[in-house]
Amino acid sequence: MTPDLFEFEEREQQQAWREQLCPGAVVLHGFAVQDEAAVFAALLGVTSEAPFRHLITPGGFRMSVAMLNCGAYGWVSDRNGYRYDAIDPESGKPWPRMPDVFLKLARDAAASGEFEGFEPDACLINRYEPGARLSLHQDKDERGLDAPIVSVSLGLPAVFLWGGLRREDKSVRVPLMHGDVMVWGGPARLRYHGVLPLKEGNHHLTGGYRINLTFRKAT
Ligand code: MD3
Ligand code: FE
Repeated sequence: MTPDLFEFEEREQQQAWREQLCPGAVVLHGFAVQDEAAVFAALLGVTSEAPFRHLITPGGFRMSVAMLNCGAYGWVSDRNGYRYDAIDPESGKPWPRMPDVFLKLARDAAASGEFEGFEPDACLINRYEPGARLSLHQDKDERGLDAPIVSVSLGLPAVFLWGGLRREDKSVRVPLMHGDVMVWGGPARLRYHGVLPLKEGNHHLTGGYRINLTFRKAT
């Protein structure tokens, strides 16, 4: 086997690695790598239309993760609570539209995770800087809890905390790399989860950040 061919096969194998965490939860390692340039270009398009911002929790804390939405609905948090809103409260205008390459990636990943026909109407974009974290929480602000959530990791790696159905349940650590895509649905949909503080680094696409896209059916 020539060294070139060997490297190629290693890469292919990396891209095909599928990790079933539990019923309803699958990690498609490297699934988004092939489209990274198009996805990143689309991300820059969205961020040129509206800025990342640090939302305030209902308890009055500034979130360390900066957020932005695209699509028909966006997740927002303020002193009044959490909600999905068709209007960006910062601009008073609709959120930037969801790029086609985002939509295709989310549909394809959902189908690979055995959720055919996923039609997300919301995409939350999380931007982590070094030290930024997401404490253990459930995603339950969506109306359609039957629909899965598809999440796409880009840029710097992070450690994902994957818990159980109760906050006290023990959580396991799952490393997430650039291009990894997770599909969560069915019995895994309401599991607690979080992200440990991001470590410093440099990535060829995102520089000093980690970006996570989560595709949801909000309504
Ligand atoms: C498991 N984001 O935005 S993505 C979030 O990396 C969120 O930015 C994390 O948790 C991030 O709410 C984790 C993986 C993920 C997303 C949604 C889930 C895991 C999930 C919903 C239910 C169970
Ligand atoms: Fe979440």
